[in-house]
Amino acid sequence: MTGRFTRREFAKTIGAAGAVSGVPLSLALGQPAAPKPLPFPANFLWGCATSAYQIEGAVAADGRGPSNWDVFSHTPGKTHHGDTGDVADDSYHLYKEDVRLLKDLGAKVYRFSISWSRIFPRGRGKPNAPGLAYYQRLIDELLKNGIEPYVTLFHWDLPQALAGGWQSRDTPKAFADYAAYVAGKLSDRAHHFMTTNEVVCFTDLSYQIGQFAPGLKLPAAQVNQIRHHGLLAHGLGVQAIRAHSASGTQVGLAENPKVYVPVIESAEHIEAAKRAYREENAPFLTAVMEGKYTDGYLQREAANAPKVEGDDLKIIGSPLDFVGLNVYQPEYARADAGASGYAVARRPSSFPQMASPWLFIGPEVIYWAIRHTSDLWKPRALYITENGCSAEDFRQTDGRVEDTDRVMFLRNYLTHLQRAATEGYPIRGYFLWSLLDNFEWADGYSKRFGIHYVDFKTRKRTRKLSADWYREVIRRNSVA
Ligand code: PNW
Repeated sequence: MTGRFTRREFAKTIGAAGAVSGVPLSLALGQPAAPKPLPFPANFLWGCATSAYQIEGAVAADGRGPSNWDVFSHTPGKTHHGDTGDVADDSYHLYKEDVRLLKDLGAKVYRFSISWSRIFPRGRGKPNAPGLAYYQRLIDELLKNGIEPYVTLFHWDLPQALAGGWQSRDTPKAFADYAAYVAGKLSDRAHHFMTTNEVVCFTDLSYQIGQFAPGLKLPAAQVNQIRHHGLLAHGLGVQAIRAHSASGTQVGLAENPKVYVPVIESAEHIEAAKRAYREENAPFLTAVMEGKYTDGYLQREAANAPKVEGDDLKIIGSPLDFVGLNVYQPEYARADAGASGYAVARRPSSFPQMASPWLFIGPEVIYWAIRHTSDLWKPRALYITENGCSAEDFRQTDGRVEDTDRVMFLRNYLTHLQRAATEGYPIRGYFLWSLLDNFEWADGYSKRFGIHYVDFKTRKRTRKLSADWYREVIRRNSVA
């Protein structure tokens, strides 16, 4: 990679500027130490992320058709307290207020998703103009405020009318038609599109574990086929966007690979962690980046491996302009003498976590996500398309929400993001999940991820401490 400092060169530069024989200059001069800045590259893009079903509400407005998540959330027992996205943050009506929150943060970019069933209420066929008009209004409002839109086309809310959902090979084709239409209509004002969000979540968690819509528990062969359809939707989507958008449109996706941190930062464990990253994500990001399924995956799945037709893998491997990584919790790997070369460490029950039981705290995971992805596949550009955490936020009597734990979480993760940027990896921006507390899928409104507190009775938004803190990060372009 060009323009990348070796670690020794970097240490030399920092050392020469800031220290006299190991003693920081300020201390040597008897002055109080200034806060040590951790600067980001000029033009680094700071922003926030959300998704349609989690914030919009207005599920019956302007001709929107029902999605799988409307049906699932209204099925008794599927979500916490039977919560639904019927109203959520009502961002469909309050979007100007939400753009104002972004503006107040100094955000330069905003990642949101489009509700497919607002555009095609039955998944395909005749487009619904008022649905599209909402996103045109939203994008115009963002641009008016100097905020660049990053559009996700599929963040899990699938039109209910598409028979069989992701079990059907027709769904990727319908997705491509939808992607072509939206890119054709919006690429005059939006220049970045992501096809799918987190394939593992709308395949495995939805059709194998049953935790997400449609809540099925299917056997491995069917699940592998569903994964394949998810990837195919992405690949066909890339081709459709390229064919129908204005020139200069940038295309990528947002994936949440399992990220392996080397147990010790030494050559053998780093190599093992990189191998684990490639192999453990074989049905997802690895297939997208390599246009093939690894031998390991095909051997492990044997008769249950997906049925691949014609050019499927070439389509899945369509070259991308950028890769988006959603990064939350770490996994750990070490070198091992076995055939794979790695072993995954079991997590002790004392491992610290945030308010969601799966959200283990490991700030270095953000660095390794970027480094492994870059070292393995040399993408042109990378974004952290999601990072953030749930916390047990409460409003004090004076109305303040002092989410010091979320600030702690973010400060530590951003420190490791800064390391990746400083070492020259092509990381262009960061989207904090999330702008607002919202409908956290099966957890309903019981888990808050926002840097703005939402009162779900009044829809009133209140800044949390983390929003003030993030504004300062953006202002300084440095970890605060
Ligand atoms: C992401 N896990 O989902 C999604 O893209 C968001 O819609 C969601 O609100 C956010 O992260 C917080 O959950 C995930 O179990 C869901 O590891 C589950 C997991 C990871 C990400």
